[in-house]
Amino acid sequence: MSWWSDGDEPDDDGEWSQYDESSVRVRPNPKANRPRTKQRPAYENAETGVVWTVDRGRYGVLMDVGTADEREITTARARELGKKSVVTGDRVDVVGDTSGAEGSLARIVRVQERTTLLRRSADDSDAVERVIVANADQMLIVVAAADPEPRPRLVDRYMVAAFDAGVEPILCITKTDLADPAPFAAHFAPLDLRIVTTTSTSFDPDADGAPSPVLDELRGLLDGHVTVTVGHSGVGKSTLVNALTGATREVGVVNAVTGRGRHTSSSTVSFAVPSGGWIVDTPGVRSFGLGHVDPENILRSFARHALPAVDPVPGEIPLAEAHDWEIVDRVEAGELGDVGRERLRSLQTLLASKGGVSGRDQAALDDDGRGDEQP
Ligand SMILES: Nc1nc2c(ncn2[C@@H]2O[C@H](COP(=O)(O)OP(=O)(O)OP(=O)(O)O)[C@@H](O)[C@H]2O)c(=O)[nH]1
Ligand SMILES: [Mg+2]
Repeated sequence: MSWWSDGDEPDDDGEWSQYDESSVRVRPNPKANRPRTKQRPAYENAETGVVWTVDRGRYGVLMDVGTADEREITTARARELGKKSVVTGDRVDVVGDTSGAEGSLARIVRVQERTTLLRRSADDSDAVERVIVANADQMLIVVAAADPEPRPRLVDRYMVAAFDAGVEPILCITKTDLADPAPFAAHFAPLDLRIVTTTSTSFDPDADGAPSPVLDELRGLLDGHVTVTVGHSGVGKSTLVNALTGATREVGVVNAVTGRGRHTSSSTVSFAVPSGGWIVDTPGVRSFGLGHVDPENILRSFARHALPAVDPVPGEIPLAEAHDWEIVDRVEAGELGDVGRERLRSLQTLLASKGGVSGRDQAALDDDGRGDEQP
């Protein structure tokens, strides 16, 4: 008997986020004339596991995490999940053969409530979201000091997405052997943002075999957390994950001419950090759209993470009053320096790209109408 004979046909849903189960090809139904029951079994005996990877309709689930019985099993989604997405980091209830034996396939029957959900959209005007990871509580924003060139406004975007998802951002600047990270770090130095820098030798043990201080620092930051890496292709996300966890994710070379990575990692995979915590390696993306984010949340996010020394506290700035925000006067008075000026401009650009402010508000927010870099 084949494994889908109970009606749970596997989904070929590498693009699961846009997946609509009702639109898939229809198989001839051998039980055609029998009415389908709306009553679903409660699956009281289901076991709970954590999705650590998603690959073309198959979900790798870790069962009995942290016990002697910890094992990886392969699962497919059960039909009763409907359109509900299952993503890396999800806690799921599983039935069927959960032994993890070769060739076994269990079924995910429920997705437990998520504590956080990190999402992006294709572009700012597109509200269709792509879910990246569930239940992460930290975001490691990885940028390279060079190759590829770092972009401050992409970091701003990540900070907004992190704020919107309820995830704490940390900035990691890699490849400091190739360029001085100070000019880039200066964009964020006055902010409430932890910054870590690494070089190509950061992960080599010293002459006595002791781990480097940077590795220790990162491990300390990850301990007790689920941390999702984000960043352009080629910035060194998988390199970091491998060094921290002993994983063997493939790493790619950066094109010497374009300075672009080759999109080496194509899946989102979660790894346990032996010293504590979990880190999620993600594929590099070219853009990080915020079409799904409420413009008021963009404001709050800047007040919380992206602008220096902001008052009033986040959550108290109605969008309609953004043009009256005291930060605008303070920036104009030069009080918050170049960093404040650049961050405010970045905020204005984001709000404008969302079409989230009226022309009047935007005119009031605009200070010099300068061209904007692409993220
Ligand atoms: N010089 C230098 N190269 C580094 C450093 N960290 C990573 N690299 C190199 O950068 C290249 C890309 O690294 P990856 O780890 O594959 O980058 P990634 O962010 O995972 O890229 P995608 O999977 O494509 O998103 C590899 O050739 C790494 O060896 C560093 O600190 N210094
Ligand atoms: Mg990678």
